[in-house]
Amino acid sequence: GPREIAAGAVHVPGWLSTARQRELVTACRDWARGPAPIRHTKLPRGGVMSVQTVCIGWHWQPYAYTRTADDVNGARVAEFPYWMVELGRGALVEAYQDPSAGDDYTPDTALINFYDGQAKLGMHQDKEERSDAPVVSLSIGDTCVFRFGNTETRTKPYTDIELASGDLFVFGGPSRFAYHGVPKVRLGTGDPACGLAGGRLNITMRMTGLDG
Ligand code: MD3
Ligand code: FE
Repeated sequence: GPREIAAGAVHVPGWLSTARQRELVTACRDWARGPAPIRHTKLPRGGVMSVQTVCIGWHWQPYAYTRTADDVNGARVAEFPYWMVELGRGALVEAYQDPSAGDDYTPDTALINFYDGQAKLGMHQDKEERSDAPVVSLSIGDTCVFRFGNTETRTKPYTDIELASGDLFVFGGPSRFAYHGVPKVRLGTGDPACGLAGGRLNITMRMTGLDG
């Protein structure tokens, strides 16, 4: 069942069935091919992210959302499917144990991150959204160490949590703007039955608060 890690931050281990994980992996493989292919995001100061990312609904390029993948191939990103809106609403109902928790939740973008055994994500805040609606995170494949920090600094205090295949994590309320990162992926820990032979997939749904 759900475990509250901090105010509004809820971990639900093993929420996704293996069948659901396989369906998500298939959908993500499809999005990774296009219209805007998955890539290592280039940062404005010259860095390149070790994580590979593909976006649907809106395209995140550091540090703004656009409809077209201007830093990839200029294509308009794939539509955010309604079945994923419903999945996001169901995630809030489960995490907050409240049948109406998803009623006002209409996510319009997802960032889909793929990690190989070396990939990491440094401590950061997600602040490009013009909404304080929760972020819904789904993990598939190899287990990672997820570092959940505080809203003031990218350093301590933080809590390290393992996120395994099928886990749901919801970040709402005061946790929405906390620093967080992925310092390590434990290569080979995932069950290939989830659809991924190696590496880790993470899907984060958000409400951008943008229109157009
Ligand atoms: C807490 N992704 O895409 S998911 C990201 O596993 C991102 O790929 C990580 O951080 C990953 O921005 C972590 C958990 C997560 C996602 C968004 C959050 C935690 C969050 C936004 C606010 C607070
Ligand atoms: Fe993030």
